[in-house]
Amino acid sequence: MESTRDRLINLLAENEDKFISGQALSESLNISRNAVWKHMKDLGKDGYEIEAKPRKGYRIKEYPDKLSSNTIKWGLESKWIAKTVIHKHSVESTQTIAHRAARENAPHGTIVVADEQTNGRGRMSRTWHSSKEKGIWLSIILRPEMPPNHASQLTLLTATVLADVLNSFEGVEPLIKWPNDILLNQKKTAGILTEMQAEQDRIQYILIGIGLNINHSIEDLSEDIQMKATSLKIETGKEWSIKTIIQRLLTAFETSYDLYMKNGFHPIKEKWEHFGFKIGENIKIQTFSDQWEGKFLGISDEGALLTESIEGKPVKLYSAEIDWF
Ligand code: BT5
Repeated sequence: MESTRDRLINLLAENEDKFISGQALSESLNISRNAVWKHMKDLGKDGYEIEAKPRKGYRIKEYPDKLSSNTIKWGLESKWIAKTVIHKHSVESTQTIAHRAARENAPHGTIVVADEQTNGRGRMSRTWHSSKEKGIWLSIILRPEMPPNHASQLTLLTATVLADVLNSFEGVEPLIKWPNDILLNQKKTAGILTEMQAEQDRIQYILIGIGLNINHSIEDLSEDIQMKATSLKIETGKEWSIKTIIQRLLTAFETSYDLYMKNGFHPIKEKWEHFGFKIGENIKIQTFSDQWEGKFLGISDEGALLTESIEGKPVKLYSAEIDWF
C-alpha cells in the first residue's frame, strides 16, 4: 500500500507546473490541512524543494538526490522502462527481489534498486561488493520475445550501454572486458549479471543485474578488490549524482533495447568491439574444462567469443573467462 507521503508526492508530481491548494491536498489525501503542512515540512527536510504561496498552495520544484521510487521517476522520460520502480534501502541482492517480483507478474521494464546490498552476487556465486549509497545496485526485469539462447546478447548490449553512458562523461574512457566487465584505466568499475527463467523455447523473464561503482574512495573498496577495482570518483576526482546516472542508464538502455529488437544484434556487436579490450591481442582463455592461450579476434554475429588458437585454428566460445599477461 502506498503511504500518504508517497501519495502526496505523486499528487505534487502530477501537478508539477501548477500550484495545488492545501485544501485540495487535504481532501484528496483525507488528512487535515495541518497534516499536509507537516508533510511539506518533512519533505523539505529530506531535500525536496517545495514552493508554497499564500492562497495558491504548493508546487514541487526539485527532487532530492536521494534514491526513491519517486526521485528516480521524476524527470525520467521513458516509454516502458522504470514505470514500476521498487526501491529498497538495504537488501541481500536486488536480483533476489527482482526474481520474486517477476514471479509475481511484475511488468516488462520493472526495476529494482537498492542503496546497499548485503549479499550482492556476481556470476558463479561470486561476491559483488555493494557499499551503501556508493554505487548503482540495480536489476531490470525484461520479458523479451526471443529465443532463450539469445539471452547472452542482452549482457553484451548492457555492457555497451554502460560504456556509452560512461564515455559521455568528460575524461572518462571505458573499455569492456569480455564478457561483462567495464574497465576504467584497466580496473573494474562495473559488472553485469544476467539471469533467466525460461521454458524450452520461451523466456518467462530475464533479469539484468547491473553493479556500478560511483562514489567510492579507495578505502570504500573492500580489500580483496582494491588492486583491481575502481570507481568513477577515484578516476575523476569528483562525486557524481547516482540518481542522474541511473536515469541516464535507463533511457540509454531502453533506446538500445528497442533498436536491438528492431534491427538485431549487428549494431551491438560493432559497438561492443569498438569498446572491446585486448581485441587483436594474445590472451589467456579459461573454460570449464580447459585453459590455453590464443588471439582474441572479437565477437561473432551471435555474440560468442571469437579466438584463434596458437595453431591458427578459429575457436568460438559462449562461456569463458579471459585474462592477459
Ligand atoms: C559480475 O560478476 O561482475 C556481476 C556483478 C553484478 C552485480 C549486480 S548489482 C545488482 C545485481 N544484484 C546482484 O546481487 N548482482 C547484480 P563477475 O564477473 O563474476 O565478477 C565478480 C568479481 O568481481 C568478484 O569475484 C570480485 O573479484 C570482483 N568484484 C566484486 N565486487 C566488486 C566491485 N564492487 N567492483 C569491482 N569488482 C568487484
